[in-house]
Amino acid sequence: MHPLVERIKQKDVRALARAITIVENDEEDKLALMSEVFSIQKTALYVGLTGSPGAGKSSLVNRLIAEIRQEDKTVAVIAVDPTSPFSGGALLGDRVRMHDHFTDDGVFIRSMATRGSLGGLARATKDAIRICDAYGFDVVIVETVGVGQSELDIMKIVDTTAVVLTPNSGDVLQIFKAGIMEIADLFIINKADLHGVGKLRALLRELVMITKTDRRETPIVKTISTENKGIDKLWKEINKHHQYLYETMEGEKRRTNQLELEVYELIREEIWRDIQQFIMNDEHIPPITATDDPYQLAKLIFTKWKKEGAIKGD
Ligand SMILES: Nc1nc2c(ncn2[C@@H]2O[C@H](COP(=O)(O)OP(=O)(O)OP(=O)(O)O)[C@@H](O)[C@H]2O)c(=O)[nH]1
Ligand SMILES: [Mg+2]
Repeated sequence: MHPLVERIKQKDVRALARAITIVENDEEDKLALMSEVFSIQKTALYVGLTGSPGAGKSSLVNRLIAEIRQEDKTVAVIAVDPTSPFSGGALLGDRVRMHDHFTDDGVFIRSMATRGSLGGLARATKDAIRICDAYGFDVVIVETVGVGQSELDIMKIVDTTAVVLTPNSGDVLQIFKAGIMEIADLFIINKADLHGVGKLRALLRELVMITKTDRRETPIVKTISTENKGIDKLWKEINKHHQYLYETMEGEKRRTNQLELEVYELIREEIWRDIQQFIMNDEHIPPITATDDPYQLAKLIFTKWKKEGAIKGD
């Protein structure tokens, strides 16, 4: 057994943090660790919060934590910033906005950033969510900034994806173009104290009609996180969605689809790891120059790896 797993089961928070660092840095024992972690997780509710920078996601999470803690449930928060190569520094704002909960044992907050991890940030985040689940948190919240491929990828693992929008920001069109509308289980109009809420809601309704494929009506919740308004309604809607997933078997279907994708993702990762090793170890492969034909070179390396690397390797 991986030495950290027993400690995680015993709710050792330092082991939890260390395990997340292992997946973040893509350390050698990651697969062994995650396989064991996977066998003990599966009970937490995973909630994803995504939206444009500054939409108020961290402020919302801060309030949501308080709401969840009132029910005596424990919460882990993973704040992801794909634009930042450092964890901690650039996300200092999150720490400030979630400061209310830093001394609470029932709350764990962690920032994640790309540190050149092989499988990328999305992969590491998904693993971190499962580690938090294995530790025993009732709810795991992931906050992601922006609306790129990485966010879409992360949202595939969560049960409920909430998209945060603000009036008069134009972010709804950006989200529409990025293909985020389709994956939203819930919309949050935050900063509802500002003008333009009605207009945004009408536009949202229209866009939802175009993009939605299932029959479930996507709820739109208005919040003012600075004034703690609408947070109880938001938590209620998240739970309602969870119930829906359970009753319709949609949740199980989603998790199965996700696992299938992950198997392929892990295979791709393993192959790439192997090829990288091969390239680094093999002096027959020349350094790439500006005049090289990338198509030919890729083919040459791949063929050579198949012949000499993959077959000879373990
Ligand atoms: N007027 C108003 N301002 C808000 C509301 N919620 C958050 N803000 C403000 O919006 C700013 C950004 O809030 P954050 O919670 O950091 O937003 P975020 O989406 O986490 O930001 P990033 O993580 O940088 O993408 C802060 O100055 C908040 O005080 C709200 O409901 N109304
Ligand atoms: Mg934030």
